[in-house]
Order: sequence, then C-alpha cells, then structure tokens
Amino acid sequence: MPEITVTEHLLAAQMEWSPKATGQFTSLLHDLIVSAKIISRNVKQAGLVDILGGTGEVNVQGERVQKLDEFANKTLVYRMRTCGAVCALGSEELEEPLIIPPEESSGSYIIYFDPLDGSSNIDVNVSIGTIFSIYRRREDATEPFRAERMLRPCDTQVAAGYFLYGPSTMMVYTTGHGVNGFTLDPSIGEFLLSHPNMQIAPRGAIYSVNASYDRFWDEATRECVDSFCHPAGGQPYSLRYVGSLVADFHRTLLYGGIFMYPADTRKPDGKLRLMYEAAPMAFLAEQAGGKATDGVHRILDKTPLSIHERTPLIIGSSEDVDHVADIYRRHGRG
Ligand code: AHM
Ligand code: MG
Repeated sequence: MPEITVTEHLLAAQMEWSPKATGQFTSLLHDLIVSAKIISRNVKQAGLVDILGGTGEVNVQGERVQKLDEFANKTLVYRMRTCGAVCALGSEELEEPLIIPPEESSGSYIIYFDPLDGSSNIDVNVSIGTIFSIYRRREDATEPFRAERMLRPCDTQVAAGYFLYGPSTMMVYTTGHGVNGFTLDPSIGEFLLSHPNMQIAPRGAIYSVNASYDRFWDEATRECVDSFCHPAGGQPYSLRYVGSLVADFHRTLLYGGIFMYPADTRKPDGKLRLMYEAAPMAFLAEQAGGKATDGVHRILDKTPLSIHERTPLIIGSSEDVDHVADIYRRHGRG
C-alpha cells in the first residue's frame, strides 16, 4: 500500500465530502496533530525525566510540578487557542470552558478534549491517550460566543478521535465518513494510514469492565457481566481491563467485544464524561458499525446540561451492546 499521511488523507476526504471547505478544519486538525506529537514525545520520555534532569517546573519544595497531564493540557490549550479555527474549548482539566475572544480568533469550531486520559497509568508505563471531539459553531462567527452554546447535542459532532500513546503512537478519527487509523512513523514524524476503514465485528469474545466494583452494581449490571463470564451454552468471554479508556476502546474497535463503565451506588452517573470521553468514542463506534448506550439511551442522542456531565457507558460490538440493553430492559430500565 502506498504511504498516505493523515494530512493527505484528510485533504482527499475533504475534496470528496466538503469541496467548499475553507481550510479552517484542516488547520485545526494540523495543530491537534502537532500537539499530539509533542505530547507523545514527552510521554515516551516519562520514566527518564529524573535521569535527564527533569523538564518540568520545580516548586518551593523542590517537587516537579508540571506533571504530564498538566503538560498535555497546556500544550493543547495553547495550540487550539492559537490555531485560528477554534472559538471555544472545553478541557477535562479545566473547570470552566475557555471562550476565545473574537479579536483573537474568528474560528468556527468548538473542541472538547481529555488531554491525557488514563493518567493513573502514566507512572507504570501503560498505554494512555488524548481524546477529542469537535463541533461547528452554529451562529455567526462575529457574534461573541456564549458558554451555554458549548452544550451541543452529541450527534452534532463533526469529528472525533483519539491519539493512543502505546508501543506505537496512533491516531484514530472520524469525520462521519467511516473510521481510519494512522500510526506515527517516528523516523519521518508523520502519521501514516495503517488501519483504513476500521470496522467493529458485530460480536466479540472480550468483555472489559472494572469487575471489582460488582458489589456496587445493581442486579441488571451483575446479570450482564455474569452473562459474559458464564454464558448459557457457550464459551466464556475473556476479561481485559487496562483502565485507560483509549486503550480499552482501541482493543474493542480492533477485536470486537464490549467495554462497560456502568452506574453504581458510589457513582450513580458512572465515571466517564459525556463530552470528553463517551460522545467521541460513541461517534467512532457507530461509524465503525458498533453501538454505544448509557444502558437506556443511545449516547449520541444525549445533550449535556453541563460540560463536565458524566454518563454510564456501554460500547462496542452491536450484538453485545444490544444484549446488555435487552437485560437492562428486562429489569425495567428504559
Ligand atoms: P481519568 O480521566 O482521570 O484518567 O479517568 C478516566 C479513566 C478511563 O480512562 C478509564 O476507563 C477509567 O478512568 C478507569 O476507572 P477505574 O479505575 O474506576 O476503573
Ligand atoms: Mg479521562
């Protein structure tokens, strides 16, 4: 297969789907990719920081204060703020949305990101990632942007994806015309198309859930997980749980199966954030032929009431997600 860079792929897709594109979206994606390359470089040196003398700031106690998740957040905020295509951004690391004044940027896009998802895995050298979700602003770009306009229906995303910092660095994204995956070739500094037109198998053989929370689950969730572990008359599904959503979702996309972060008594709305985690992964899952629900509602049918809203997430192969939804329905949910 000839080598195709992510930018070449994006430009070709734009010629096909949006021939009148102004270039703003391409510029946004370009700056997002540069941010991810910078974050990836620092992630790859994570264990070396102390040996190399440390790259972070040092506080009065002599502690390195710029942790990787803060670094990732600063990198993305700076690049998204200055790329000229963004009017507002929401970061999982920022309490409030950042509205970019019109004199600074007349961008037409809103971006949400989780700068470094799975950050509890950084210090143990396990895969982590950056997740992004992009919406187009609806009103005239000369009007000041109001924060409540961040609360967009999840099915109005124009693009979503993630960067996975694993043994190799990957970018997987969709603009609503299928899902494509690219692998960073460090020798040329480019993401090359490695996984064209990704599809989730209709049914998998792996389930992924933090099973030690079973005491906090309700009967319906226990029955769902039990049905994967002890299926009537079939082989048990294997259990895999990295604890980084990007890594767990990436495996589900490639191998099929199901990932669940359900509601429980300690977290009645689940743990994952709708706008930074669930909605972008749901867009990718559906574009790859899979499904995503909160147990009752399709994730993409949801509209947040606040930017940091949480949601239960059940995502993956369509038949496996339907199976869980059936069990929830039988228990009177929905
Ligand atoms: P984070 O945004 O603080 O990194 O938390 C999100 C992560 C997800 O990547 C992962 O799916 C989940 O938290 C794991 O949570 P738990 O340790 O409760 O199983
Ligand atoms: Mg996260």
